[in-house]
Amino acid sequence: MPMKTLLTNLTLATMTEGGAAYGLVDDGAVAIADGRVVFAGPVQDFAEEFDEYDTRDMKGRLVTPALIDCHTHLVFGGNRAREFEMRLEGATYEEIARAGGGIVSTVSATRGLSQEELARQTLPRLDAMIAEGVGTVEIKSGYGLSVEDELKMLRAARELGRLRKVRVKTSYLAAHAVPVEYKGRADSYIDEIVLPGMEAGADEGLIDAVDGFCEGIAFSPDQIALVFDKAKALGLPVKLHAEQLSDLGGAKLAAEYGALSADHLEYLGADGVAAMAASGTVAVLLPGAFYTLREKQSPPVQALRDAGVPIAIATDCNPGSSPLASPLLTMNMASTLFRLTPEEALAGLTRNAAKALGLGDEIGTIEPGKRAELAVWNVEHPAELSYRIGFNALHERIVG
Ligand code: DI6
Ligand code: FE
Repeated sequence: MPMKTLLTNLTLATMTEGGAAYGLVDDGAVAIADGRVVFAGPVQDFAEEFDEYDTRDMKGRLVTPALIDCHTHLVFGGNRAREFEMRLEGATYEEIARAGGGIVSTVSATRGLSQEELARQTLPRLDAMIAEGVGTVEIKSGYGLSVEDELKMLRAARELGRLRKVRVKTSYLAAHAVPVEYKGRADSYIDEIVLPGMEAGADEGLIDAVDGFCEGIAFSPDQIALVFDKAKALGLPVKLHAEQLSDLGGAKLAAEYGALSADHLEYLGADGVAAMAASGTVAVLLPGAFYTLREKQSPPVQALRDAGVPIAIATDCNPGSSPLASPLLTMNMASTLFRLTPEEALAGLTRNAAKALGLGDEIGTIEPGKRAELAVWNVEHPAELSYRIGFNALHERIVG
């Protein structure tokens, strides 16, 4: 694309805060120079010379920020269709995990693959997201659970960012599960693998944030605190899988460390909401996991709203609890299952997802100064994005 581009004849959903719903502009224009937005608003307000710009007629289409999937476990080996069958035969997610299935079975499959093979097996999932307008995706480790295998996952994630025109943000999630060789010795696993692996990954520039799974079947708040202390010492931001299956106070702990986000949150209590509001921690809701596990308890959406906690949504794409690679279906699920408005759902995959990745100044809305990362849709109104089920209205992505 030329250095200066002007997109005209479009409906614009800037997703900026405070103005019209969705930041909607009916006869809008977006001017882009050197990969950044220099103007976004009503076409008649565009003051510069049109002919300096290569003008593109968008034929009345809707333009939104490119979507941001801020919580995925996209890189993994194998699949867990057999476990899906077991759950349908009556076993619970926790029973399967305690019996050596679950996350640990994906660990064996992931350890068996080379970095190249892992990236290759992940590409179809990444391409499915890109085809729905994703411009940025977060990818966690957490199925390696040895220093070398965790680093291998992170290197594969970085490689994906070179293979496709998409921004990849990595999270180090060695504190995801205790591997079989450390069964019953979670503290030693943290000392001998999680902490040294974090240091090695940080040295290699492989870690954008540090994550953990705080849960009865995973790690206690005290154990997560050790992981977060190390992250802090290395200057890495933190985030946490918290209150997914029970309330252990994980979100409160994460907030105390100034976490970018606390994720899942079905069992979040009032104290956790207050702590998140105070620290500006984003609530990342994951309706795909809620749906897959047939969870009955919804996250406290109204309490989060009332407290002013920014709400993001994400696919949580993973082989066990959320084999979901569709951000559009995620929006529909967030509205239908969690009662998010379509505007909140879109903000959850744009503006607030950017915040959850520490990228709030760079992407997530369409306004001067931000990167030009746009999704162009064959729809008239942005509510259609949440409303349809199993329909991809993307016309194109414009990235950079
Ligand atoms: N919570 C989840 O829902 C995923 N990880 C986590 O901490 C599940 C990962 C898996 O089952 O493979
Ligand atoms: Fe997750």
